[in-house]
Amino acid sequence: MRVAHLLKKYREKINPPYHNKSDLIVLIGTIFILVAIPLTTIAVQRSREPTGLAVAGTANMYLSPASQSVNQNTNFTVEIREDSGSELVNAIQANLTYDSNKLDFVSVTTSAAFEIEAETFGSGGIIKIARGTITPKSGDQLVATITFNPKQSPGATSVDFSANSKVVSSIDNTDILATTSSGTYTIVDPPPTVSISAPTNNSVVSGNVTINATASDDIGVTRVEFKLDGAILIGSDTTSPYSINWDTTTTSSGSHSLTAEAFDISSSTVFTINVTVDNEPPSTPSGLTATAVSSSRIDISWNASTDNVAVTAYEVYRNSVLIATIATTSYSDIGLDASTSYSYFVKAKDNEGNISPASSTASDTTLKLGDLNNDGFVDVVDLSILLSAWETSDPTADINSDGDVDIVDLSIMLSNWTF
Ligand SMILES: [Ca+2]
Ligand SMILES: [Ca+2]
Ligand SMILES: [Ca+2]
Ligand SMILES: [Ca+2]
Repeated sequence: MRVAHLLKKYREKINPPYHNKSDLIVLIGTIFILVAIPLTTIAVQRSREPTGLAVAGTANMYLSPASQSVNQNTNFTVEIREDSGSELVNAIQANLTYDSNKLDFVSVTTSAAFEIEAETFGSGGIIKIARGTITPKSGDQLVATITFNPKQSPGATSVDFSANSKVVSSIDNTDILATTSSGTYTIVDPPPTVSISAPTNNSVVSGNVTINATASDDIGVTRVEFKLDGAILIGSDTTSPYSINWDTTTTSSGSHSLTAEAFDISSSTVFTINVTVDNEPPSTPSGLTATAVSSSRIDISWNASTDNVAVTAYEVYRNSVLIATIATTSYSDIGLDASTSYSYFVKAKDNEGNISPASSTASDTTLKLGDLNNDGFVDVVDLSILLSAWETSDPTADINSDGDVDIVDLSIMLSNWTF
């Protein structure tokens, strides 16, 4: 009411022009009142507002992932995140410490949520990241992503929040950071890889054998050990190609395991194969017989030998000279001279070349030419036998051993006729 009255008086006074000094005073006073009243109202209203209490929330700052296994010398990343719930924030200060004996700081990558970079520092065990945004954010937000490189120092190490980390409310610029969660990272030294390239798994070996292994590691293979049956050290090699000689004759024949164990500075890896050692020859062939079949052929036969693995062949000797290597237990020796004595023995072999002792010797004498019944005479009895076998392949009547009993055999018989 006072204002309206003054305005009315003002209009009466100044409707124009000013007549005296008192009119100007009224005018100035009126303007002062017009300005002072709203300002006073605003001031009173402001004095009644609760300061600071508009920001009741709290924020959490944490690392993600909170834990993980990481390979030495292989970069890994950790996210710095904050969660302010429903509160709007516009600035983040994340201060971290890490063990510089375990981790190397590599880099920080930006966050879309806090696009303004105020500070980025990482070195010597300390990381300081300060970021802001002109568009305040609530809820869970990525602040920055840190890349570390683990050193060759296996074991667990932590990355911790340190003093003066802050999450700043955009409403009244106060720090609402309440809790922080650190991260724990386990540095792993990847073990070597190893395999045996020779001999092959489940093979049969004998004599001197070369064992070859291939091995590799992220840092380096320090050695490869070769063991028999998981316990007996055969040998060790520190340089690639990893290889040793193994004298199998010092080992019992039969089934064995062979392992190659590759070591790096902190662990090892084993690769195993199975082999059969065979330094055992087959048993001595027994029961050898030699039988003259004709004037040019003697048949021999014997009993089969046995072996710890397998008999693969027999060697046939005539008069101590090797004449055949065969897989069967009988042999026909042809092309011999008539009326001549021959002696035989055989030996058995396995696949590894182990050879049995010689069998006992068996001998016989080829028949006289044309004496088919072996009675010492070439006469009508032999002629009868030959004619009975005419145009057959009967070995006894086939005097020249050409596969046919024919006129040529008859001619030979007549030439040797006993008178
Ligand atoms: Ca390694
Ligand atoms: Ca054998
Ligand atoms: Ca006769
Ligand atoms: Ca003939």
